[in-house]
Amino acid sequence: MSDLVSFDKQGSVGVITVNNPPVNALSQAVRQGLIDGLAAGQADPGITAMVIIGGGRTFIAGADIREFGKPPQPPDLHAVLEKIESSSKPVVAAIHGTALGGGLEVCLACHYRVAVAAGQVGLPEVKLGLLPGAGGTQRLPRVVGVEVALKMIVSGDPIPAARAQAVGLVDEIVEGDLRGSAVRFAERMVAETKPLRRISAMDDKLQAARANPAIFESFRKSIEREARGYLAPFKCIEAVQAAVTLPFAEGLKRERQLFQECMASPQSKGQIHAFFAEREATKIPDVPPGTPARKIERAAVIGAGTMGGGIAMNFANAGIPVTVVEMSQEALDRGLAVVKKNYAATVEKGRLSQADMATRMGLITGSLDRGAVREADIVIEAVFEEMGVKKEVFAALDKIAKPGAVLASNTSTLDIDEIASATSRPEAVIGTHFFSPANVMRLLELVRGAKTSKETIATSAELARRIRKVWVLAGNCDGFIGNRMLAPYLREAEFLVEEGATPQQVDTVICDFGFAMGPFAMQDLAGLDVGWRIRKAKAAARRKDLRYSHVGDRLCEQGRFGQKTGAGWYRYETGSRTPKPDPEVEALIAAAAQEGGVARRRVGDEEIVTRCLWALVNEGARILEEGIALRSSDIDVTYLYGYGFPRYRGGPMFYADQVGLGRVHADVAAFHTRHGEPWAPAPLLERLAKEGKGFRDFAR
Ligand code: 3H9
Repeated sequence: MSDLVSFDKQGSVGVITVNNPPVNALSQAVRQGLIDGLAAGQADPGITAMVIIGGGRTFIAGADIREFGKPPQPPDLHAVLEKIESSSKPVVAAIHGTALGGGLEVCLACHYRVAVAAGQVGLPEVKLGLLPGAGGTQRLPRVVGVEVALKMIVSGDPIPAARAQAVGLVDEIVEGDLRGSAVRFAERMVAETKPLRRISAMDDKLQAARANPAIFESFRKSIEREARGYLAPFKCIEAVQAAVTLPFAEGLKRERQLFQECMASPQSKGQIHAFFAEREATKIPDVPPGTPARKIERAAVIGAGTMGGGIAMNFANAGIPVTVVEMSQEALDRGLAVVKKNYAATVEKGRLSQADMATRMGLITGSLDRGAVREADIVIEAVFEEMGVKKEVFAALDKIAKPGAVLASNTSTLDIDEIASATSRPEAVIGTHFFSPANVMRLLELVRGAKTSKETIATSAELARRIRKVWVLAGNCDGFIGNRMLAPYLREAEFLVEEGATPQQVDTVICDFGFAMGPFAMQDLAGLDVGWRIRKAKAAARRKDLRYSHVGDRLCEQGRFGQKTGAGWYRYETGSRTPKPDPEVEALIAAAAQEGGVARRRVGDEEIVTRCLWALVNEGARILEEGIALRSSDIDVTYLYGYGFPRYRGGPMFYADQVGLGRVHADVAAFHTRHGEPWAPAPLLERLAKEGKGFRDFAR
């Protein structure tokens, strides 16, 4: 037996236990161990049935993703599943934790499945740009029917054990000791001489789809919008369709082909990179696991505006009582009413019960007294984005907050050290940059000031985990990681329209690249006035010898602040969020170009992609070299979760690595020659390109 899989006997049942922490992934040694365990069970005449169970906190969570891309090592998973299903003695899967991907495929090859109530099962391969490649697309529809299988496989979302039982995927939910219950279940199957249920031989659940093949086309249509640009969801549908149209063995072959196609595509590489990048981001070299962290039992938020309200909802959703402090009763009432309205909308959609809404609202208390923050373990300031206002708030918090409390600023650009200087405890100050809407967006940028303590970082990281955010740690600079990179990206987008592109052309090209939104529609959604205010504040410091586009300022001077005023880069009909091209904007752009002496020309789509993307990447390279981001994959995580960058491209830095830094650098150097100083290649980009390396190779 391999070290990772053990075999022992409980009465007449052989128990095969996978012990490959943390998630019992199906590495080569595990696959071999399963084959050996099955062989041991088959060979022993005293054994009448077998149970496969996971040691530790979970059943098998899938293939070992770290093996992907390396030369395959036998035995492959198909061989293991073949051995399980063809066993002459019943094999029972005993599920706890998460049986995912290849893990669920192991369960589907077993003759029976039992699970604890808290167990979950799913086929999340699509999230890695893949499809279940070990029979999942062929066996699942045979046991739960095509409709349920399509939903599970194409969404990749796991379902709880009770639902799995309801759809026929789990035979029994057990209480208490899983191993003992699974063994008794197996003994019962033997005692009652139940037939071996081989899913590959089942057919009745496929009949409905055979009679109605249109189901596949309508399913394809139903995901078109959400899955725009992605390859794997459509391949998943094709594979399930093969289960209906082909005999089992042929269907398996088709599944394998489609799996290989997905595996060979750049998309799965991007999505697998995103999976690991998200986990890597939580590893801070000088703040290792075990760093003392303060337990957050109470929180406070200063400011009940859009951000403050959204942040308070995060706490309430995680069961943490939170006090929201405002200056006037009117502002407080307005803020809390918005929170209530947001929850009510979720109840309306059936995603929250009325009782849960009441519990969450009950955890949010409003106050006009700053003294109410006294009990809080963390205070998040979410007031107006202006240094003077923020410093006044922090000076006050310093006097009121209890010793050891974390004092966080929800700023998107301001200097955390300057904010911290308003207090006598800069070690307790950290930036928590939430993205709008804060109750929906997954990203949280934690900003480390020069004096921020390790405990403050560990506490904030633990909080981020509790409120289910994906977080990255950024250094302190203007705009941190995300917004600092956004500035040159938006600059180029504006220059491109001055040079002859239209906002809709730029937005279309960027959307076709895979972004959730183009730069102009995004600005209209966020509101143009905030950027305008910041630009005005910095106007005196702006270098007059560098090109500057006045279009954004002109729009604001006309009161066009975006969707909220019915006009911005586009116009919006009353009550509509659909951007409509506006001839007035075209005229304004043409006038600004003339005034700035910019010759207008036809701008090609390819130029739009490279200028916008490489503007992000060139700034990303500086951010990386300066240590503002710990690793290039942290920049990717920031853009995937905060700025709608297409996941199947892995993030801007990963994408640049895939294209090759030699080519990126050549483009940037050419833009430098043509457009001047803002395009000076980042020294790190230049160096890595020369060395034939990628951002992934850069280590501090
Ligand atoms: C597949 O099965 C293909 C087959 O259909 C066909 C094959 C032919 N492999 O997330 P966590 C690591 S595709 C290797 O922080 P949690 C993870 O990187 C696979 N490593 O814990 C992390 O490492 P580190 C289908 C893996 O409790 C550590 O385990 N399956 C794998 O929050 C802890 O992970 C999936 O897509 C893996 N499969 O969540 C499941 N999984 O400590 C992917 C995890 O060094 N996994 N690691 O940072 C998950 O969704 C979550 O990890 C899980 C646990 C829910 C299981």
